[in-house]
Amino acid sequence: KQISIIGAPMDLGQSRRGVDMGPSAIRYAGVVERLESLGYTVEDCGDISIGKRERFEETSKVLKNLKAIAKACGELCKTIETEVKRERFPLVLGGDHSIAIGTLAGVSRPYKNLGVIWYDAHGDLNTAETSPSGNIHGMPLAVSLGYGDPQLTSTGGYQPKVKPENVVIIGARALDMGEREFIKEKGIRVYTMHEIDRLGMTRVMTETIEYLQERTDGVHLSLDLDGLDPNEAPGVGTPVNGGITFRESHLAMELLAESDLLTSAEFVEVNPILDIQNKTGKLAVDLMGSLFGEKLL
Ligand code: DIR
Ligand code: MN
Ligand code: MN
Ligand code: MN
Repeated sequence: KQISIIGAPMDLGQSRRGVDMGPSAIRYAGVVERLESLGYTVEDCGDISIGKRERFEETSKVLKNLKAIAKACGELCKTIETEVKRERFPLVLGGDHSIAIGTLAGVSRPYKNLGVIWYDAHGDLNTAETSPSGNIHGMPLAVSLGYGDPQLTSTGGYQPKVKPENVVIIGARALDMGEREFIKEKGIRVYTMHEIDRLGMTRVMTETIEYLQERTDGVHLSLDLDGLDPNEAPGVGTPVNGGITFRESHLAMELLAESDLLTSAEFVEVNPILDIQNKTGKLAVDLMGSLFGEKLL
C-alpha cells in the first residue's frame, strides 16, 4: 500500500482558532516516519489552501464561512482524486470536520456503494434548518448524504457521495434533536456510547465490519478525535465527556487493520492550542499506527 498524506488546515467550520494547526501537530508527532516504519511508501502532498474567515453578514446567516469552506473542499476533492488515480491510499489530516465534505467527494466517485465509518461524539448530520450553531463542521455527513446547501452538496459535481444504509456512526453521545430525527428517518446505523458499553468494542467493530463487507465496495474512515474521551484527547474544540477510551480505540483500529476493509481515512479536529504537549496529535499518530497494522508480536 502506498499512502498519500494530504493536510487540510481548515478552521472555518467551527468557532475556535487553532485547529488549522492540526496537520502540523500530526506531522510533528511523526506520522510519516511511523507509517514508513511499517513498510509503507509515504508521500506527504502538503496542505491544501484555505481561504479567509468571512464576516457573517456578508454571507449566509446560518452557514458560517460557507463560500470559503465550499472552495477549500472543492480543492481537497481534486487533490484526493489525483492521488486516487495514482492508486494511493489517501490519508487526510484535519482541520475541522467540514473537510470531510471534500474528502468524501474526492474518494467516493469510483464506488457504487462507498461505506463510511463515522467515529465521532457527534452525528455531524445537521443542516441549516437543524443546526444550533451554524457551524459547518456539524454538517459534513448530512452534506455527503445529499442534504444541505447546494454549494456544499455539489462538491465534486455529483451527489450523493454516500447512501444512508452504508454509514455506521460509532461513539455518538451528543446528537441534536434534528439529527436524532434524521437518523431515525434514514435508518442510519449508530453505535452510541450505550451500545459500546453494552456490547463491547470487539462486537461493535465485528458487526460494523461484517455489515459493511456485505454491502460496500470501499470504506472510508472519518475519525473525529472528539470521539475519544477528552481525558485521552484534550486537544479538540468540542469535547464531550464519557467517550471512547484509548484502548477501545486502538482495538477498533486493529480490527480495521485485520479486516483490510479501508480504502481511505481522515483524522480531524486536532487542535494543539487546546492541548498539552501535543497529546492529541500523538494520539492520532498512535491510532494510525494501529490502523495500518502495527503489532507487538
Ligand atoms: C453541534 C456540534 N452538533 C453543531 N457538532 C460538532 O454545532 O452542529 N461536531 N462538534 O463535531
Ligand atoms: Mn465531527
Ligand atoms: Mn465531533
Ligand atoms: Mn496499538
